[in-house]
Amino acid sequence: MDFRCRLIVRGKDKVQAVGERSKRQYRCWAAMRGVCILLLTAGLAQGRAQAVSTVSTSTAAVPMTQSEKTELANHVRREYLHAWNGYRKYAWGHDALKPLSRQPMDWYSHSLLMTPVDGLDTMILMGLRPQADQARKLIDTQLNFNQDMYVKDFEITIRLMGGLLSSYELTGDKRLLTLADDLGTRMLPMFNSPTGMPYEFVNLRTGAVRGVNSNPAEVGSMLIEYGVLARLTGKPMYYDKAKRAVVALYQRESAIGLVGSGINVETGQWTDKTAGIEGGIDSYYEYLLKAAILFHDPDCERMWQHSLVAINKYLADERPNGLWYGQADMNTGARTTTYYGALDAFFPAVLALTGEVDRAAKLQDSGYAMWNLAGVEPDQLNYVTMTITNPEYPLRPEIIESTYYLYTYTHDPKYLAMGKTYLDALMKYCHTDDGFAALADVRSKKKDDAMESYFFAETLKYLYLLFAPQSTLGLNSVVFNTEAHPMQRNFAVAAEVSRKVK
Ligand code: DMJ
Repeated sequence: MDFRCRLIVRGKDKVQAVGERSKRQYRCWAAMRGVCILLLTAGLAQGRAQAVSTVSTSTAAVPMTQSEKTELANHVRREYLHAWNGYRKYAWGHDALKPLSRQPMDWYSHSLLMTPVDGLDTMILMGLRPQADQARKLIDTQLNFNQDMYVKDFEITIRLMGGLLSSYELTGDKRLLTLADDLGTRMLPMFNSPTGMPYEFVNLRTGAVRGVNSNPAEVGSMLIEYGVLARLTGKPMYYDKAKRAVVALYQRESAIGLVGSGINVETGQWTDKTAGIEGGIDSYYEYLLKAAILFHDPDCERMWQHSLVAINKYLADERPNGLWYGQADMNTGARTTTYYGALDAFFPAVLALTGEVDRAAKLQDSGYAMWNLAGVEPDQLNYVTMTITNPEYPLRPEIIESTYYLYTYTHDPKYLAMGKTYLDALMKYCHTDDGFAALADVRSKKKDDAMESYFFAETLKYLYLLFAPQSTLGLNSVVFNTEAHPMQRNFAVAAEVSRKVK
C-alpha cells in the first residue's frame, strides 16, 4: 500500500529522507564528540568522579554504573506498580484515579478506560506481565465505544487509538486492533468539515460533530495513529483523511512559514495569529517530522523542513540565560511574548530526532534550568524575567522525553543525572499513598487531586526507558506518537509479532 499523499502540497525543495540525514549528521557529530571525549579522558585524572559535562545549573554529571542505572530503572518500575495498584484498588474500570481523595474519575458519562489503555504498553515494556494481562482482559470485556457521547478527537486519538495500536503491535492481540478499527470508524465523521480539518468533538454513536474552533495540534495530530491504523487494517482512507486535514492546515500557513494557534475548521480562518511551539501547536510540528519518518512520506518531509526554517528563524530566542523558543506574530514574525513551559519541553526531542542535536542540547539545558527554579517545572515561565506565569505541574512528561532522546543520541551521562533529578522530585513532592499527585503550585508544592493517564503512558515510560538497557526499545525501530505510544517503523516487524503472539 502506498502511504504517500495523493494531495499536492506547496514547497519545491527536494530534501533527503529525514532518517538518512539524521543518521549521517549524528554519525559525524558523534565522531567529533568521540574525539573530544578521548582527548578529555586522556588529559584528565582517571576515576569515575571525573565530571564529564555540566548542566546549566552547574550540576556535574558523573558516569553512572550499569548497576546504578538498573536500580533506577527498577525504581521507576516499582513506582509504576505503586500507581497502578492505586488505580486498581480505587478506580478499577474508570478512566483515572484521583490520588488524594481516592475517588475514580471519568471524562464522560461512560468510562473509556483511559488509564488501562494509555498505560498498557508501558506495562508490556516493563515486563509487568500479570498486570498487562489483567488490563487486556478489562479492555476486552469492558471497553465499548458504542456510546451516545461527544468525545474530544485529539485526546481520544492520541491516548486511546495510540494505546490500542501500540499494544496491538507489541502483543499481536487482535482484539486490540478490532477495537481500534471500531473506534476509527466512529471517529471518521470528525473530518467532514468543508476544509477537511476535524471538528473538535464527535459523538461516538451518532457521528454528530461539534466544535469549529480548533488549533494546529488538534488538526495535525491524527496522522500517526490513522496512518498506522490504515497500515494494519489495509484501509488507506484513514491516512488519506488525516493527511488531507494536515495539508489543509499547512496551506494556510503565513507567507513567512508560521502557523497561528487558533483556526476555524469550517471557514479556514485563523482565530489566533500567535505562532509558537507551545500546547495547541506542538504536536502539529512533531507529527510532520514523525510521519515523514514512519511512512516515508515526502510531503510531510517537505512540510516539516519548510516549517523548521521558520521556527528556528522567528521563534528561537538566544538570550544571555540560554536558548529558548517564544511566541511571535505569524504574519510579521515579530516577537509577541517570551513564554516557555512544560509543554514546550518536547521540542528538544524533536530537534534531536531531526538531527539538530546541538541545538536540542542547548534548549534542554534551558528546560532543566526551568525545572530547577522551584525544584519541579512550572507549566509556564517568562524566560526573560525568569518568573513563573503558570505554577501548576500536572505530572507532565515532555522534559523527560527530551532527556531520553538526548541520552539515546549522545550517551552523555548528564542526561542520566537529569533523569535522577526528576525522579527524586516526583518522589519528594508528588508521591502519595496510592499513586502520584499533580502539583497545583510548584512554589508551595501544594498537591492537586489528579493523576492523568499520560503519567502512565509517558512520564513513567520515558523515565524507565532512560535508565533501562537501550535494547528495551530501539529509538531507531519505533516512532513514538505524542502520547509516547511506540509505533513500529518496520511494518513487517509488527506483522511478524502479530503472527507469533496469541
Ligand atoms: C499529553 O497528552 C501529550 O503529550 C500531548 O501531546 C500534550 N500533553 C500531554 C502531556 O503533557
